Amino acid sequence: MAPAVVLPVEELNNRQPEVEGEEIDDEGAPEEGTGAGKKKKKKKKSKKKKAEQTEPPRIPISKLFPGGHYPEGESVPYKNDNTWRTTSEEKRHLERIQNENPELTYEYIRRGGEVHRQVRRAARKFIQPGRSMVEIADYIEDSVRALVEADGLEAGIGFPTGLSRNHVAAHYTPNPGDTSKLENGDVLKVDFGVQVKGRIVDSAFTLCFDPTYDRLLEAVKAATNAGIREAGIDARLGELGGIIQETMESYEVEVNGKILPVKSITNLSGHSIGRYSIHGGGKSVPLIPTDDQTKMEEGEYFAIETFGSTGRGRVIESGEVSHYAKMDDAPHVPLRLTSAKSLLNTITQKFNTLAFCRRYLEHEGESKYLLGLNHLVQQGIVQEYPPLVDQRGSMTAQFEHTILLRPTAKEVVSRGDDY
Ligand code: HZT
Ligand code: MN
Ligand code: MN
Repeated sequence: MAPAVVLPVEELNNRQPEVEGEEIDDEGAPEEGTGAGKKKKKKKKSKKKKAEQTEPPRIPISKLFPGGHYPEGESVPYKNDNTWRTTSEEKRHLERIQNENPELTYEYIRRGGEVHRQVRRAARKFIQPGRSMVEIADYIEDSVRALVEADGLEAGIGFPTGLSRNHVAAHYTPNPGDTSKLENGDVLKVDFGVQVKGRIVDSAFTLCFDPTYDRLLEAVKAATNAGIREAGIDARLGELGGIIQETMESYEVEVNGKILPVKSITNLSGHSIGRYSIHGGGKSVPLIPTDDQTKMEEGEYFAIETFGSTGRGRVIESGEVSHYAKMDDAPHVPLRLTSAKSLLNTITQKFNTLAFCRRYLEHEGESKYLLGLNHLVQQGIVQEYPPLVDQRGSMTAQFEHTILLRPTAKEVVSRGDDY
């Protein structure tokens, strides 16, 4: 598909780069030089040409931010007992020396964050009732690959694009051959990931096309933002759940004249994120209060995600599996089944411990992989992540951001002007 239309990229706290080599004055007619005989081009006061992106998005982020510096996410100062961190000479020094180490720089996660913002901006326009689920997934994934300059395990898709609808809260992505289409009454969770050198941006939003569920979306957006606000170094995970549920459940939705309470989905959670490991670190951020006294720590990455429901507020695993990942601690089992052995080689080479789906196996040239894949699951080498569904007829929504607990501030790396 050839890039056709050009769209301006959002102004994000004036963090837009100037496009290399030109500065265009787009405010009225060009002014003449004031000095007599002077040829010098008038330098317009900070009126810089906006960075551009095509539709569909195909211009690599590295071309839009020459020099390898990517916009910071929203920086939020720490609260309460941690306000000192922002100005602490020690913590500022720590960040400076860390920033000189390419392994500890934040440029990788920020590059992923900018890819996420630009891809979702275009995806929002593309996603309309009548589109097939495969078309939508391909649109997002082809855009991520182009913008991040996908290159094996160095950079690429972070995990399968979640396109869960209605009572399905999470972990549905179309499998090959899926012919289903988005419908007007659907409530769609769009959950996609970008990875750069193993640093994964995990961020999600919800769309609906019938305003009936606008309040549900508002409730969940507010709950996620409450979780982000309360997150920080030394924050206790079990306490965050209380704030999230309280925010979520202060909302109601009116459906066909009936008032329904919005419920926090009690058995879903946010999570810490490790390198090449979507739930690495093993910490969970519950959506209800728990007695978990575990604290968030300096340097950690978290996916703060909340789910609200008009149903029971509990999910079960149900339906055909699409999401998989090789276990972080996969056992070394001798495999007798040839198809499993060769599939495991592909998985290790192409994804290692990053999550993948059946479509990605086909993208890598695999076919007739199901027997081998199921064998790897039986052997405890690969984990399945089945769709997570609430009561039939209910509606669920999700909002999610990736945050980074820097020594001096909390950075919401996926924050945009949309959510
Ligand atoms: C698993 C498989 C994937 C992580 C949350 C999530 C989408 O429910 C600890 C807490 C992608 C992600 C995940 F392919 N899951 N975030 N975005 N799904 S989770 C989880 O398994 S593990 C929550
Ligand atoms: Mn997610
Ligand atoms: Mn997540």
